[in-house]
Amino acid sequence: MPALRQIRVPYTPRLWGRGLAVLLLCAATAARAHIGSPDTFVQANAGPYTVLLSVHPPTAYPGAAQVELRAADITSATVALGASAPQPLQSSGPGVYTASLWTPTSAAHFLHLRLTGEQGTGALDLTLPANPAAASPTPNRNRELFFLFALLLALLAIAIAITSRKPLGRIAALAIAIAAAALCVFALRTPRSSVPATQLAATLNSTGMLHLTLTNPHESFLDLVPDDGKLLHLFLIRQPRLDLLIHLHPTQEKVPNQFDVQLPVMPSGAYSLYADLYHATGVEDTATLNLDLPGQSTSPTPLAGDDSVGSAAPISAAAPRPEPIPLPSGQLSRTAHLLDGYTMQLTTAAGIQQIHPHTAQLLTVTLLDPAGQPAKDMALYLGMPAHAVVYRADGGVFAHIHPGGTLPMTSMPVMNLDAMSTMSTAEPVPATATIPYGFPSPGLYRLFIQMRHSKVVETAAFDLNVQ
Ligand SMILES: [Cu+2]
Repeated sequence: MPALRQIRVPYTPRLWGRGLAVLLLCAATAARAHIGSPDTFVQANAGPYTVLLSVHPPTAYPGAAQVELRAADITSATVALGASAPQPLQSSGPGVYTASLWTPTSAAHFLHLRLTGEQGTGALDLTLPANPAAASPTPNRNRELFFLFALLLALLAIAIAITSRKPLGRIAALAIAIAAAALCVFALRTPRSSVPATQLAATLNSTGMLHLTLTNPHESFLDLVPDDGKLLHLFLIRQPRLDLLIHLHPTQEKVPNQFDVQLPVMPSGAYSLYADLYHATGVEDTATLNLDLPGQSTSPTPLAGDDSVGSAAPISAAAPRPEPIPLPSGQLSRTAHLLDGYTMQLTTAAGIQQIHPHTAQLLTVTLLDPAGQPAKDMALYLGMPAHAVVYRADGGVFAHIHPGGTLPMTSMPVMNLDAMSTMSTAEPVPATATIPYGFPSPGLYRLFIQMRHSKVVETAAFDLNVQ
């Protein structure tokens, strides 16, 4: 019988010993999608203009989101949230425009960007994801009580206004009634609640079948919609060296909160599990669980389809891998050597010798064949030319992002993304993809990039020191 036990970060070797030789139900820690990475980054075409848009949400609501737009050849731009009035973006440097955008609640919002320039007008509409991790303005349990109190006050004031004989008393009672009615509306517009985190639990059977159970106090949390064509993306990252990334797609059982997945051949060790979920409400959710897993020397079903395992050298703060090489252009280039002779190259934008937090940039990845040429047999992997998992070495940041940006694919239909044009199977898939991202905090990061050529899913790891 395999042993399965929950472990807690930080990972210390004494915790990794084999546990009881019985199946253990594991309790879970849980957090949000894009753990520690609340900013939105989008690279898209807005009419004739290619834009790089960053939105840094407020830490408490209502509050101001900071919007930054990078676009060439435009003369003016406006941005609006939902039905609110568009406000102009101010130029803060060549091709850089900023605005502070008042955001009433942590719910998902439509964002409308309008551009004007020499080549005419351009538009971009997208859905900013909900930010439930941020503070809510009113303690949510008080919301209903507050509403009832205001309603009672309004009714009482109306009754007084009707029965009062003094004109002054009537006016005062009416004024109180109007104020109380306004408070009722305010209470109703207060976010109902910050959605509680989804919990993940797991059991493992003797054949390596991992059985996952998702729970959430809000039963409606099972309004799951597929992202990248899958209801659940499960990432297993081996700790603490981050030398293995396993990307699986558990299948939903008859009970909708239960999922099963066969573990592939893999070494034993401490693993952090990240189950990525996307709700129909636009809320992203990542449930996490730290497990001590036994090794799998065989698997009844070979790894197939969209499931993948990628190994890499251990992460090291002293020697970031692969070694960064400055290019004459001022770019930094890193080359990861893959097991089948292919290589993956990562370059960061010109002039950026050091990567600073909160700075939007384009991470450009290219898959090269053994002859050093851009791979010609490229294929989409889960509907995308590339997938990236951004992971801070201490586990404080986890983000699953793509060319086009940090938005889940479920949020993309309203976007006229350039990257989306590559999703038609008739179009050749390019060997180069650009992923817009800004690291949210200083630290040592491992960037796992997955690209597919023919039927092979390549996984490369790049270490970046953000300071
Ligand atoms: Cu992905």
